[in-house]
Amino acid sequence: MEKGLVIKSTGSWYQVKTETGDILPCKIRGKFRSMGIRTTNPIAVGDQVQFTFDKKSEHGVITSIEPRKNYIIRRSINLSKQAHILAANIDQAFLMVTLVKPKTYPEFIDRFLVSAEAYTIPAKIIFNKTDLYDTAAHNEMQSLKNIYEKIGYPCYIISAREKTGVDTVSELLKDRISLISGHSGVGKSTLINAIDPELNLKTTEISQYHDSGKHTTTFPEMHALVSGGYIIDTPGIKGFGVVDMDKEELSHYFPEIFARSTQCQYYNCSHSHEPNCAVKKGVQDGLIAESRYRSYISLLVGDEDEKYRSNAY
Ligand SMILES: Nc1nc2c(ncn2[C@@H]2O[C@H](COP(=O)(O)OP(=O)(O)OP(=O)(O)O)[C@@H](O)[C@H]2O)c(=O)[nH]1
Ligand SMILES: [Mg+2]
Ligand SMILES: [Zn+2]
Repeated sequence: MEKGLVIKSTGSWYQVKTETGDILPCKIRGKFRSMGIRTTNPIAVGDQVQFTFDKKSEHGVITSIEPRKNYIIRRSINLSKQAHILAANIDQAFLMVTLVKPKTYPEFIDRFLVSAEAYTIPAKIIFNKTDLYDTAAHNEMQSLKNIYEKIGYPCYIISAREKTGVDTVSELLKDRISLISGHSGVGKSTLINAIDPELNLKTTEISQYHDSGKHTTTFPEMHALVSGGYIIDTPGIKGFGVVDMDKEELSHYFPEIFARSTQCQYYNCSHSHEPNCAVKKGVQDGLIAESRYRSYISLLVGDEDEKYRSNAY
């Protein structure tokens, strides 16, 4: 029995990095229950597993998974209600945002942050392609940065193409397992290449995206960085389907809304229609960003669910 780290998962095959640093193709034997969660994939990138080596077929057979520190899941594309585990054992999650080519909207950012909060994964925001921003885009970025930093999400301003701001991000990745997420074409793989050119990940000109509708990165994949640590590159996502949660629970994942809710008149205030709501007052007084409140209400009502259901791959 050996131990290893799952660095790639493509359906039935897994790439496992052994303790001696070899990369071994592995399969799972028979039915594999993923610790009580109903998922389309029992094992994900970032899982620590035990395996035996099958000499005849020259591949490993995964026999068990170590308990996960955390994991991040997405609702699967089909409506079977099954979840898909994106990755496990993550120290921090970066959301890459671009204001042009393509445009990322605040509601998408907020859905990502809600998921990260729900899984207790520290989240950070990277604004990329700033070399393409005009004054209006720069102003928009600045106002988003203000909103998110004020509520505890660090923001980084970079151009992966021009390699500005890349060193700062690179520092943050040292000796940690980081996940990077964001729409297709925002430059996730380009950033990883800028940090470690040896990895030479595939990237695609944005102009070619519209024609094919394809994603360049198609499976989450973990890359060891020369500086120590791992980065998990993920396929672009169209929407972040938030896992099912109770409506009462939702406000816990908006830190600034949660903080003010103790001052609402009703202890179970949903901050939507109740009188003397400290959250609504906070929005009026400019203490809570309107865009954040709109995202909260949209999730509460669930009306945008179809639009944002994750359907990337
Ligand atoms: N101008 C500019 N272009 C960039 C920048 N970063 C990435 N790009 C370009 O954006 C396109 C898409 O980059 P990728 O790195 O493939 O995007 P991705 O996020 O990995 O996309 P998926 O793998 O499909 O999710 C490429 O043509 C990159 O050269 C940047 O900072 N500035
Ligand atoms: Mg990519
Ligand atoms: Zn309220």
